[in-house]
Amino acid sequence: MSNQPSNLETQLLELRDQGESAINAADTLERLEELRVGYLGKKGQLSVLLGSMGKLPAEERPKIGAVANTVKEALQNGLDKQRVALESAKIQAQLKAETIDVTMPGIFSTQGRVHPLNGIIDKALDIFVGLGYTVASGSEMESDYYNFEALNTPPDHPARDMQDTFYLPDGNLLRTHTSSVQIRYMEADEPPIRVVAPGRVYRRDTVDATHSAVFHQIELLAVDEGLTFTDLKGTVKVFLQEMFGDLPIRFRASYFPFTEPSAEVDLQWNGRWLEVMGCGMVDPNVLKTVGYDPEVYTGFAAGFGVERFAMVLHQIDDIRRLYNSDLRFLRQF
Ligand code: 2U9
Repeated sequence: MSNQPSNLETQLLELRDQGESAINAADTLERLEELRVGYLGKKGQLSVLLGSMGKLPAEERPKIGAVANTVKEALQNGLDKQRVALESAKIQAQLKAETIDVTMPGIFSTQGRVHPLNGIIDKALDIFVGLGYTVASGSEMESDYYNFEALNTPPDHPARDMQDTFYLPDGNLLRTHTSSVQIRYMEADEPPIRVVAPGRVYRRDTVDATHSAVFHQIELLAVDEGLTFTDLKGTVKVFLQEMFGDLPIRFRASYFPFTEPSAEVDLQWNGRWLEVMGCGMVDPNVLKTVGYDPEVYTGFAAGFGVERFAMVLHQIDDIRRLYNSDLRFLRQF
C-alpha cells in the first residue's frame, strides 16, 4: 500500500513516454486522432489511470494530480506538434502532385465557325445598320391578314394557293416572307421608318438543288416623306457593292403585289447576269392599311434570299449542302 503512490506516478510517466513515442511515430492524421482518443479521450488510458486516484491517501493526491497534469500537457503538446507537422507534409505532397508540367502537350479541340448563312446575315445586317436601319423580327407563324391581306395580296393570288403556302390546322400559316414583320412595325410606329427584317420563311416549293421548303430572307423597308425610286436604287447599289464588290447591276421591271412599280435586280457575276433581289416602291394600299397617308409618305422595299447569296458568294451548287451539317463542307468557310 505504501509504494502505491510512486507506482501510479511511475505508471503515469511510463504512459507519457510511451504516448510521446507513439505520437512521434504517427504517420497520418487519422493515426494521430486514434492516439489522441486512446490517451487523452474520455475513456482513454490517462482517464483510466486517474480513475484509481480515489484509492490514494488524501495527502498523495495533489502530487499525483500535478504529475497527471504534466503528463496530459506533454501528450497534448506532442499531439499538437505532430498534427502541424503532418498537415504541412500533406500540403507539401499535394502541391508536389498538383504541379503543372508546362512541357506536356496541350489538349486541342477544333474551333467552331460561323455557318455560311449566318455569315451572310451578319454581313448584310451590318451594312443596313450602318445605313441607319433597325433590325426587327417576328413570329414564323402568321395570320392570313399579316402575311397576305395587309400586303395587298388579293385572295385569288397564286401565292395564297394551298400548293404554295403551308397552312396550319387552326387557320394560321407559316409565313412565306418576312414582310409581316414590317407591317407590324409600321402599325406600332410612325414614319420616318428604316427597318430590316431577317428570318426563316416557308414555301411549298418542290425541293431540289436550288429550292428548299424553308429558307432565309432579309427584307428592308424605308418609309418617309419624299422617298423615290432613286433612293431605292442607291440603297440597293450600295448594299450589293458592299456584299459582292463593285460589279455591274441592272434593274428589270417586275411585279409584286406589295410594291408598285417593282423591279428585279440582276448582278453580273463571272460574265453572267444573276437575279439576286426583288424591290419596289411600297404600294399605296399597303401604306393605307397601316394608317399612313400615301399622299404624304412614300416607301421603298426590297428582299433577297440568304441561301441564294451564299450560293453565289461561295460557289455552292446545291442548297441542301447548307442544311445537312456536314462538317467537311462547313469547315471550308
Ligand atoms: C412591306 C412592303 C413591301 C419586300 C419585297 C421583294 C420585293 C422580293 C424576294 C426576293 C427573293 C423574296 O427571297 S425571295 O424569294 N423578295 O422580291 N420583297 S419587295 O417588300 C415589302 C415588304 C414589306 C410592308
